[in-house]
Amino acid sequence: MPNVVIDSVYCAETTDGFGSDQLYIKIDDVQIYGTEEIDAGDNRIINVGRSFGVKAKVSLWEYDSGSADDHIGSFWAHQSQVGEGQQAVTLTGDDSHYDVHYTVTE
Ligand SMILES: [Ca+2]
Ligand SMILES: [Ca+2]
Repeated sequence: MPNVVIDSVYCAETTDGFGSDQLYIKIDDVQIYGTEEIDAGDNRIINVGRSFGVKAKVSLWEYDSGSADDHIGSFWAHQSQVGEGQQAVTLTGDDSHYDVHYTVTE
């Protein structure tokens, strides 16, 4: 069974609005990280993963107490990425800029 590990997340720019983002990460609707405060310039080692079948949906969210949470972005990890080493994806929802590094293993 393939396993996707979120290695790290780099925040180049937070979502719209003042102050830090409260980042959390879901894989297939299961929260695997957060909520953690993150600011522009922060690089976070996550190192948490989850096994999946053919593909897994990874989503980054920004928690807000007074309104709906902001969707930073989502991407698919796929079993075809096994053995391809570390992957990088950029997410830019709500005027943010996040670089996510992840690895798919067997
Ligand atoms: Ca927030
Ligand atoms: Ca927000």
